[in-house]
Amino acid sequence: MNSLHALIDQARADFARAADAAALENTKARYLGKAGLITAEMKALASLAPEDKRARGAEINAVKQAIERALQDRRDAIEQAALQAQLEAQAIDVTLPGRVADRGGLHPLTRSWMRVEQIFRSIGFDVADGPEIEDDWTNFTALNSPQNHPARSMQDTFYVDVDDVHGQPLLLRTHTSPMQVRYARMHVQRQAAASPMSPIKVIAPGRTYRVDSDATHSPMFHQFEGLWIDTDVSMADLKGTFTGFLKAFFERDDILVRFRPSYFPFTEPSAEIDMMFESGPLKGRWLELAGSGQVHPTVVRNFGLDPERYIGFAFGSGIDRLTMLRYGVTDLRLFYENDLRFLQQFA
Ligand code: 2U9
Repeated sequence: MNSLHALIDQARADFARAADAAALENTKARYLGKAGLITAEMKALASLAPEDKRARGAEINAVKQAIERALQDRRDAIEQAALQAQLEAQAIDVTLPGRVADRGGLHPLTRSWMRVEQIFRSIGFDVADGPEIEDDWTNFTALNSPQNHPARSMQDTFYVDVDDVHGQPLLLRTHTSPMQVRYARMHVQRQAAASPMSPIKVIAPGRTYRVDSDATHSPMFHQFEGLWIDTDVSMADLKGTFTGFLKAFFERDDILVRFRPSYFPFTEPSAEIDMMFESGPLKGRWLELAGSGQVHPTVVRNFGLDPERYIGFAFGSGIDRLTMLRYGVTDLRLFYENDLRFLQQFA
């Protein structure tokens, strides 16, 4: 009888030694398996006298149940220990500093581009956008650029090496003026019945391309051009418009503007626009900023308008150069190298 009860403690001790679930199930067989000690006790019942069988049977059952409980307890303990180990292995230290996503910012050229659009919209200009791959007629011929003009040479312009579309070469636009040609021709078509037609007032900002590369020239650069055509627009309007733009762009009033005679195929007369700050580090220096002029009668005619009736002005300026002046950047290439130490200063 004593030896039967002793089995409980013995089983507990054996179960406790089993380090994992597999070892525990092996140990279980020693007590509860087909050849186990409890099973052997059950078999031995058969040889007992009938009056002893009942008591002995109940006793074996009690011991068997106690061993099964001990087994289950040990199973639970092993499972708990495994879970605890897993939790500890996968522990997350919530006190560690998080990984912060870097904040992006607008590129300085994009900032200027947006400023230019906003300023001209505020004085009633529309903003036009269009293809960077242009055809020869829209980029050159419509703008009165002669066939033998150096800008048309392979050394100055990137030609696109594909089959031409309407029997003329394709090229990366050398200025945004072709966009204004498209805009003006569309405007005139839509206004066919109106007399006089409503004025054309548009700026075209965008990427332009030339075969040129040094500290102040990039093969791809940004410019914006303006065009204002009506029945009574003068060079005085041009000077007022552009001076107002410069004061808004640089956010200061102490700016002098002068016009110098120049030449462009698409304007006549033509003028360079220079600007001078009256204070600050650039004080007293004339800075070349833009080209401009009264739109050439041939260009007006190419819009589908009568140059005897419609007149206007155009101007063009580099967004890159304006941005260099605004932020005091001295090397144009910084805008295109994507060095974060440079770009983050504008974020
Ligand atoms: C149309 C007709 C005429 C736009 C103009 C300039 C003078 C000019 C340059 C300045 C520096 C380009 O960025 S830059 O290299 N531009 O000098 N642009 S008049 O004249 C036009 C535009 C559109 C239909």
